[in-house]
Amino acid sequence: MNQTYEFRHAVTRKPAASITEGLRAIDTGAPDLVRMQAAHNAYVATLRETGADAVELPPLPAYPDSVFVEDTALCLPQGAVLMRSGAASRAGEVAEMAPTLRRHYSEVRKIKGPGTIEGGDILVTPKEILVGLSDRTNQAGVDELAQLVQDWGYRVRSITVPRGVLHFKTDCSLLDGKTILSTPRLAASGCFDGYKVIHTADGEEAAANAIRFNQFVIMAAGFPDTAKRLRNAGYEVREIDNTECAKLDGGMSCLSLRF
Ligand code: CIR
Repeated sequence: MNQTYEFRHAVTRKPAASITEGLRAIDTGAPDLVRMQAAHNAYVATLRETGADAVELPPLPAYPDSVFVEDTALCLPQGAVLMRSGAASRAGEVAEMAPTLRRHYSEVRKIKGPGTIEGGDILVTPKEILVGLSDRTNQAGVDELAQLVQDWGYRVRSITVPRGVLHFKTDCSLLDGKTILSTPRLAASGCFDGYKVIHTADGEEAAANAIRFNQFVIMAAGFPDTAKRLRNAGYEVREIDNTECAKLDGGMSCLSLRF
C-alpha cells in the first residue's frame, strides 16, 4: 500500500436542527437529527483516534446543509482556497468557514466567480487535482481554481460527473497515493487511467464516498462487500452510520475539511 499524506487537522461542523430543510435530489424522508448527531460524534471520535486534532464548529441553523463543510474549501499543504457554491442556499457557508481556515493557514485564496465550484467535486492526488463538472461545479470554476493553484505547482484536470450524481467524490475516494475507490460507472470513463482502481461492489455505489484519514479508511456502514474488498487490499476500515446524511446526498468526505 502506498503512503498517504499525514493529516494533522480536521474541521467539522455539528448538524443543526434545520438539517431537515437540507437539499436533496430525491426526498426519502426527513433526516433524524438525534441519529445524525450520534453518527457525527462517532465520525469525529474516529478522526481523533488517529491522533489528529478535530475541531467541531457550532451548528449554523441558517444554513441547513452546513454540516457538509467539505464543500466550502479546498485545503492543500500550501494554503486553502475558499469555494463558491453552485447552490444559492449554501453560498453563505463559505464566509462562515473562512475565519477558521485563516487561523490555520497564512495563505487563504478565494474563488471569486462568476464560475462555481464545490469541494465535493475535488479529488487531490499526489500528481494532480481532479475536478468533476457537475450541477454545482462548472468549467469557469475549474479554470479559476487552476489559476489560483498554478504557482503552488498543481495541474488541474476536469472530469465529467455521471448524470444524476451530485458530486465527483460522491462516486470516488483517494485510498492512497496511487489507489482510488470508485464506482464502476465513474471509472468506466477512463478518468482514472494510470491509477490503481478498486471498484465498489455491485449495488454498493453509495460506499464510494469514503475518506483515507491517516491509518483509517472511514466509510459508510452497510456495504459489506466493498468493506471486505478494502480490508483484503490491506486497509484498516472504520464504518460509520451514514443513513441520515445519505438522505441529503452526503457522505464521509462531505463532513470534514482535512489538512
Ligand atoms: C447538498 O446538496 O449540497 C447537500 N445536501 C449534500 C452535500 C454533500 N457534500 C459533498 O458531497 N461534499
